[in-house]
Amino acid sequence: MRRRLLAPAVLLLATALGCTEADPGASGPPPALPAAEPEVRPLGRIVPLPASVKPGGAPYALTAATRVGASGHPGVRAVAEQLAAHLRPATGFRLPVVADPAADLALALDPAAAALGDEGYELRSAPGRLTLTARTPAGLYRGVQTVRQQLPADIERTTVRHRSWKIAGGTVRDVPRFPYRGAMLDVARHFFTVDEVKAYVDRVALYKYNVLHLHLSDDQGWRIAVASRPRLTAVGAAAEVGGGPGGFYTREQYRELVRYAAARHIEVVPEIDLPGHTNAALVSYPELTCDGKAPEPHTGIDTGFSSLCAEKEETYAFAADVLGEIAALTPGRFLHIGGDEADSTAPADYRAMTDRFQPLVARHGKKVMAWHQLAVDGVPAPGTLIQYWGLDRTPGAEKEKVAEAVRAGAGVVLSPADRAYLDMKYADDTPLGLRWAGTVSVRRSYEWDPGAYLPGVPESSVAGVEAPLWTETLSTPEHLDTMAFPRLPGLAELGWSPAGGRDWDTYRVRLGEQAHRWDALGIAWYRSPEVPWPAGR
Ligand code: IFG
Repeated sequence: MRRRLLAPAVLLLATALGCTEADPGASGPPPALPAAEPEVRPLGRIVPLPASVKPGGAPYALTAATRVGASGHPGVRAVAEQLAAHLRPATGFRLPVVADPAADLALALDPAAAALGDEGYELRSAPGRLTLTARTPAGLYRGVQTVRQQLPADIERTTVRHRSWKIAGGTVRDVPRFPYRGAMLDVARHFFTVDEVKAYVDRVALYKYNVLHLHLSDDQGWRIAVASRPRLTAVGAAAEVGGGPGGFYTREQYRELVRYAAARHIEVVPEIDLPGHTNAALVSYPELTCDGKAPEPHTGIDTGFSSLCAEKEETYAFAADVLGEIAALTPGRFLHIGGDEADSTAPADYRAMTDRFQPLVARHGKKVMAWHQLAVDGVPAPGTLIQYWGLDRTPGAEKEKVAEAVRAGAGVVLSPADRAYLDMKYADDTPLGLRWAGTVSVRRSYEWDPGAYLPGVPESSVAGVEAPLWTETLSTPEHLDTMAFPRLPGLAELGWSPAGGRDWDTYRVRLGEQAHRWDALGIAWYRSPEVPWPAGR
């Protein structure tokens, strides 16, 4: 297809303004962005795209005299302290947090602002005064991420930069489209330490995610201590894919992760995958197998070979112990019981076990979350969140079972593997990742609509989206960065931003500009040829 070529300078300018003439289907890499960020980022040119942006007036500037105002509810002060902590290192400013609502950088709650909901906020920026208003502390915290992204990427650095710190003038009024915006990390295939998980939490918080789903058990490893079942970690945590040392979180370490996420208004959803993906549990407690023989530890990556035993009462005592303890450690609403790839479990046994596992979750005041096989081969309890991980090519009958569960009262979280699985290779030449769902380019990961994705599932039944990061091939934080960036921000936008008013061609410019921030944060991002990156990166 012939590309309409504009003079390079015009094209560069046009691209910088996000209105590139380049043919969207063009095969070659898009023209580079300017090497440097604008001194004042245009209001709203961030990720995720805010719901409403009214630019106008001169910018607000952070200065050495800036004071951060935190008025009202104690939760406001915590967010103000987090904001100040983000801004102090690179500016070198003292940025005291004060109770004075007239402070130039003022955070405040407005309990009457019902339209802002649980996570909405309003940011007003003008010379000498920037106010951030929300109905809840979580809304203020989401607004803080917008303040960060409206400031130059240098703000993320840990050493002082002598420069201006301006935020464009105008008003941003922002609310999320979906209430559930999750990032899943598989710590079972390869174990990641508390600090490494915290670093991932920091990354997803910048893009307004509000759920961290931890995949805590699988064939290769059991990653969370269960006091009543000590062998799960004494024995079941000692392996991982490739034969590494594995590892696990003590109860206290898991509490620390929950606390760290909660401080960022992120809810932890722990997953104990049942009845399949249980080899590590069976190695630890052989009485859980039907034949009483302990299987070998598994350090490969094949799936579907393990199963709990439906006719043994030990199975249900085990599930009760595990789910009871993890529920007690988890303030969040959900316990994820997996349910996927139970290929070695007879359908009747799958139904029998999942029928008895679900009440164990409800008994502790939690709601069930499960992969969509629970809707296909089991019967989801009322109020269950079904996590769909199928593909475009998944048979309609399987998708229809999800729609049936929705009609019976289930909610849906969308994680289509050929769109949202961050462990899928970007392209054939991507060294890391898998490709069983096909390659998932940055564009393919962005160009779909969760509100109109599953036939028979209306937007009102879609709780949101989740970006799973499976770690069969990923063993370091840099590996996680490379597969998550640049696709993770796009999935955040699908979960947060209004359906209309955005498209790949304008999004990819906003995405390319994020590279300044990723460099400042030390993120090992993948330089996808689909995205216009700043010149010289
Ligand atoms: N499918 C398995 C995961 C993981 C994944 C890797 C689900 C729900 C393939 N189950 O995704 O355990 O192996 O892409």
